[in-house]
Amino acid sequence: SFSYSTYHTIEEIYSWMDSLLMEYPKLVSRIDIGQSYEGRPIYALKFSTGGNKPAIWIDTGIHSREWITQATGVWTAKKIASSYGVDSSVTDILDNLDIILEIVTNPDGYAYTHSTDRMWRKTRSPNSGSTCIGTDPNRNWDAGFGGAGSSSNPCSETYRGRAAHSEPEVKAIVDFVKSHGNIKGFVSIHSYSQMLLYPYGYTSAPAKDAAELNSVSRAAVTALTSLYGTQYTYGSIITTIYQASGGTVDWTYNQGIKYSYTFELRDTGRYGFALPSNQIIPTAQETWLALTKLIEHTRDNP
Ligand code: 0X9
Ligand code: ZN
Repeated sequence: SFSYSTYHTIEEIYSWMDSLLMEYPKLVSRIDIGQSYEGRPIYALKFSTGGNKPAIWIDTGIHSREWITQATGVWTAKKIASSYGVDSSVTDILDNLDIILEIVTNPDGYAYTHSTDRMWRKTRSPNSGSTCIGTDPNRNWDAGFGGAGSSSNPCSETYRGRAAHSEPEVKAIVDFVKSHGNIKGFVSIHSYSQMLLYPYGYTSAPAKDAAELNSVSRAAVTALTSLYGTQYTYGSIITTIYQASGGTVDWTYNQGIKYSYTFELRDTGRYGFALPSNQIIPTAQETWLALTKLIEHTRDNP
């Protein structure tokens, strides 16, 4: 049977998804939100008890080499599905909110990390006038697009792309968020650095809600640390990690999704992106404690 403590290929994750849908047909559905540059389907899992509820969005794996994030997404999906009606915290969340979880957010990049280059970060779309491949999907959003903390060089790991939302993997989320219209929280999960971040990344002007985002982040990090003692820092993107323009959560925040956050999961550099698989379950467990705090605050502040 499926192992939650090892890393999986995209084919394995997509077939595990089919099993999850069959096991929890009343709670879990799959939304086809688009297609990658190379033609792979892009799926989001929707956890819903019905009705038209506001939603929380979670994505993992927008940077393909950050394998702990997709693995955390897989564990989190099973946790949510198996806890409804069993665990009062998850039950109360899903009685009030839908959760939408995109696990393999950069499918072409993820396939490439298995086939060819474990350290591939970007998408796999070609760039005209260059032999270098790919755009950084966390510099491709229409929020300070083209500014400092992104590159115009297609060979750079932070290449922003020829235009905002040029990448089909980004455009799929943009279209979904706009057409949904009732997303109240948005959490984009990366690795590594052990940080919980909120807007902005493209400007040093504080977000209007910075004080609230900071205090919710503090509570979330305290919960995370309580499990295994893992230390996290938190704050705005630009003051805590570095300036980055065209980032996901800056765009979602400017769309009016107040509770927009980015995680950088384990570790702080000992293993980096190649985090050993025996850390998958503890990482997912501690992250879930923080996610629960963020989701509950979103639920309680409509
Ligand atoms: O540089 C990045 O894109 C992120 N770090 S990573 O090592 N995962 O690549 C940090 C970016 C901060 N987040 C946003 N600007 N949204
Ligand atoms: Zn990343």
